[in-house]
Amino acid sequence: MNVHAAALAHAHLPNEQTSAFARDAISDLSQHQKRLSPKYFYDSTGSELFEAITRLPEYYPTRTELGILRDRGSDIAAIIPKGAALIEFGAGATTKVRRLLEKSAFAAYVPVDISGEFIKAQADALSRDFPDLAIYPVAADFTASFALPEAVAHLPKVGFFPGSTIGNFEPYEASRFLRSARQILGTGAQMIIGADLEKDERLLHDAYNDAAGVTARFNLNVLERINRELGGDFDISAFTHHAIYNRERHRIEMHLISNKQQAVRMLGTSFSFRPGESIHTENSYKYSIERFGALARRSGWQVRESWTDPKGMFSVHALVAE
Ligand code: AVI
Repeated sequence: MNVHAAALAHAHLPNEQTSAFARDAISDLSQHQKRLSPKYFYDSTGSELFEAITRLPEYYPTRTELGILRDRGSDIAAIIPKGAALIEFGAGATTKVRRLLEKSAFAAYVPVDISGEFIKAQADALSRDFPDLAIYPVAADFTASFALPEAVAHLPKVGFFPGSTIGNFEPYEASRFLRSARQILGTGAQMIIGADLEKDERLLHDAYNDAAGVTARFNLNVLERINRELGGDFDISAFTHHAIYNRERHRIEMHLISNKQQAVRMLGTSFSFRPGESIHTENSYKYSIERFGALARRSGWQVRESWTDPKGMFSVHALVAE
């Protein structure tokens, strides 16, 4: 029995999601460059911390994208066919989708998210404010293939993927996601998608190193989550949040740095850390309009229009499936 199998055999795991977390954590912390997938940031504490990040003065992406959706709302509405179905990949706070629903006459809204409970609550809140909108929540992993509800099969389709979540994918994953979305939505569909842009490094640095330390808590929460859910014994005070801009690779990298020589146990496995050794927890890729267009084209989409805020901090693109 190998290390992973032995560890898992000793673990009493409550459900499938936890065992995927256990498997990934053990495998990723066993690599030469230790890592943890950013998808594990978002338990309820992590989701609340992320909402707090979006309100920080240094974290410009959320409010800048909302500004573009507001200021360019009529331009966006002009290219959306009447009576279309809006399919949102991953359902966050409803603030952004409301900007689209207010301006365009959508017949249906399909929020897709792994958390069935979360999208149910989101759908309930929206149906109070948009009583004529048909809402069909789909509980699915939006990065994999899933079926659209039969009821929207004959409607024109518009995908929506805001927040520059695409920036948290490696370029090959971003391309795979766009291809899969293209297949799900079909030829002639459109996609409204947000992508953060390259900019002054100081602004990027500050957005991921806020003075109040919320991003640090968000990053460290993944270790607390391992302690809570997988019985880990991480000493949180022995790790430090570190976020730097990697200019060659056009990305912010987030790491958790071990402050000392230490060993951490989880699920019967011990992981040793050297002083200064990092766990790489997230990449947040920053695009140029050109590089984003190239990504879209090699993934089966044409760029119909691209909008930015006046300072060129963030971009929103309308793509068309060829
Ligand atoms: C969700 N995602 C687009 C955020 C980002 O900016 O990459 C996650 C985040 N990480 C640290 N701060 C925010």
